Amino acid sequence: MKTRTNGEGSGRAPLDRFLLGKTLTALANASVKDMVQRPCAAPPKTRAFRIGLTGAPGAGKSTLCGQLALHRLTQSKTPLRVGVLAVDPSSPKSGGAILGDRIRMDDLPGSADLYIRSIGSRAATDGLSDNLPEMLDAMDAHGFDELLLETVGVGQAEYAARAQVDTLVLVLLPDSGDTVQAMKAGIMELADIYVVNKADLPGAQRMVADIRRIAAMTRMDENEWRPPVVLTSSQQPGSIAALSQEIDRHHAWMIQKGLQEQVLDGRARYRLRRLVERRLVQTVSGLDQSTLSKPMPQQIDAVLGELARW
Ligand SMILES: Nc1nc2c(ncn2[C@@H]2O[C@H](COP(=O)(O)OP(=O)(O)OP(=O)(O)O)[C@@H](O)[C@H]2O)c(=O)[nH]1
Ligand SMILES: [Mg+2]
Repeated sequence: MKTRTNGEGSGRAPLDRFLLGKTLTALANASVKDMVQRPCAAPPKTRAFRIGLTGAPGAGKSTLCGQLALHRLTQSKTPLRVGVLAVDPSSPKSGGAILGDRIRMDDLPGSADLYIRSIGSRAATDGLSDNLPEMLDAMDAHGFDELLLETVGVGQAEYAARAQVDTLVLVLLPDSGDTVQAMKAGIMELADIYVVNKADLPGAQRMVADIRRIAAMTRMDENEWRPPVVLTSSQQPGSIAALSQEIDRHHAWMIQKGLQEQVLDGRARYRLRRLVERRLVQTVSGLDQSTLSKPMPQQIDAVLGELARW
């Protein structure tokens, strides 16, 4: 994969790929203790607009992510810096190769800045990688305009991804039973945009109609965002453009409603909760029989005492 290091013309420092790569690797390997004890970083000067793509394994998220990143880079009137972070449960060591292979770097204009990285989900139970919030923040510090986050939907992942991004796209497959599953899990309500991908396969149009029908039955306030349903296919460039437009529309709506503060709040809460949860799991796993045989209030006291000792 060719790399480009530039950013000229955008009035910002060139992207330091080496430093960013090193930072992301360190964060991926950092323990709860490392995270708690690391010095508090100054808030980044700029924050990237974050787009999340989530959905079942094999739904075509990586392909879509790559095409979307390319589309947004090439169609932008001003030079953009776009980062793609893919949480890949199957290949923690792929280092971006899998996703990178899908993007033809030669299609990029000279002014484009694209950074792609895959990370493993390791022990994280929510389908995201441990320390993902901090990794995304680290990318903010490198001056990205947009970040695309790919996560495999495993139930919890959608909830976790929701907190990390501004616009969440749920990628569904035609005729897969995904709609029913997603509705059962309450995931449909979490997404800002529904995508029925692989539009070239049979059943796609019917699925779009089904989702639209269900969505139309949902009572919504006039002020609320009504998630659109977009039909996409890697073989139809126009469909990628249509998705990109809906993403822009949602972004504009968020700004108009002044929701950014709320989003940042949610992110801060999620980050804290994840750290405490991880520490809690470690603490409870480390308790011995002498504590576990005590009355419950004493067991809880023991855990809280341990938690307070970072
Ligand atoms: N027919 C068709 N196949 C597609 C389309 N997009 C992707 N695929 C194929 O679907 C398969 C899975 O694509 P990926 O992009 O890896 O899907 P994914 O959701 O990222 O997969 P995981 O990350 O493993 O969950 C690949 O063989 C792609 O070539 C499409 O629009 N139409
Ligand atoms: Mg993928």
